[in-house]
Amino acid sequence: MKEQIAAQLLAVRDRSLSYTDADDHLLVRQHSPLMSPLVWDLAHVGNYEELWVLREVGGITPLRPEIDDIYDAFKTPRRDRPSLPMLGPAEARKYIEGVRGRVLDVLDKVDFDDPNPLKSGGFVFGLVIQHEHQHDETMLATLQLSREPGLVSDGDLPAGRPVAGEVFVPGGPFTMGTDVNPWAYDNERPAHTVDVAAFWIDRVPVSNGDYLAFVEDGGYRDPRWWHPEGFRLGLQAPLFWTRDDGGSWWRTRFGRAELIPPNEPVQHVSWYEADAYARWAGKRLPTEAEWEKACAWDPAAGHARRYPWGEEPPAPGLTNLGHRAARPAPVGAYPAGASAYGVEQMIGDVWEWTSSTFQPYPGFRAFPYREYSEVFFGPDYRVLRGGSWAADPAAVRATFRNWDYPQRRQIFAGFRCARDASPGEAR
Ligand code: AVJ
Ligand code: FE
Repeated sequence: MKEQIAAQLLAVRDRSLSYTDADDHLLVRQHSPLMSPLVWDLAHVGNYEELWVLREVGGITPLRPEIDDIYDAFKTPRRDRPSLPMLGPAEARKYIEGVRGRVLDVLDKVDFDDPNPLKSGGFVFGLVIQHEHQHDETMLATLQLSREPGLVSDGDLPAGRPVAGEVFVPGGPFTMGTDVNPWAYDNERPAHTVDVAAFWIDRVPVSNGDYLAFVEDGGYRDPRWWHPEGFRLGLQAPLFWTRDDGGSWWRTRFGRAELIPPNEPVQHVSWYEADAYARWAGKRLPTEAEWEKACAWDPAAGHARRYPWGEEPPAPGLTNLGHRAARPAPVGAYPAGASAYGVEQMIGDVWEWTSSTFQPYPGFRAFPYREYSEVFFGPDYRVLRGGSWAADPAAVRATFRNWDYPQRRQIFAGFRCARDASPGEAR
């Protein structure tokens, strides 16, 4: 287990270093007021590792206490971070490497059977590995916003296949969340029973081609489909989309323009756009509970699966996670990754907006700190599920919860639709 953790620490660090392997001016510049300079994320992941592994678990005195405030996400909002006296790129790399050396010493000595919940099951290492992968995904969103070409690698993905229609999910109780996953975040706990009414859910995410039909139907101009706050934003198409004079639609993906592939799941849409599309289509977004039931519940076994396909770890034939290519796979690319109900691509490809606001589960307890989840609970954020192509398998599972403001579009988010079953449809 310790070897596996060491390997995962190494892998995530390689990933962070590859996203910051760019000229210094691109690392210190703020590419969007929504994002930190890349060099802030880089040092922040090291500082987080220092706080949790070295100080809390290792009892090691602070290496550079004077920089703590700079990398405290709550002290300075993202838009103001360029004015911070951040470590420069070379200094940041040196700092995080110094932290990492000591982290490996702590890993070597720690007892995973210790009752301290940070140590037991290696929780604190899961915490920092997931945290760094989450920031790596954030860095990819920053790189996409930068419109700089040549910084992000692409790759091959399986072909899609035509998949249409919806899947029926019978009503009845299922188990939502987890008590047993040792690396689950506090917001995924505790496991609890939720009874949902029967519903229909799209077999695959909404594709660019599907979404274009909404755009070309004038969907953005028709207030009937929109939450009033979303309509007021005056949007015209997903972020990074443009229409040329001949009527063809293009997107800019990591600094390069390309024709929009119709069979890829749509991404870079806000919750408002997803919500409007669903209403135009005569449907709605799934609730978070519906999404998790369709993804993970195994009705024959009477328990939840870790992934839609079962317990087997994510693999290239099952799902598109871990930045194998810099885009989602086409719809229908992963028949082997289907859930027990036959729903596809719930894990990987794009984060999926749900209709739910971010709320604690009954019996929630903040751990190890309130600022991971608890301070974000309430009506302001909508929940996203399933992970994107840019999320790492270490930070994605059927119970994993992400959240953002409903107007945000820089994340790798799309959606699928659902609708109520009518009373006669129970099966
Ligand atoms: C769970 C993606 C909303 O980026 O704000 C990173 C993850 N928390 N550092 C975020 C996180 C602390 C978080 N999200
Ligand atoms: Fe963070």
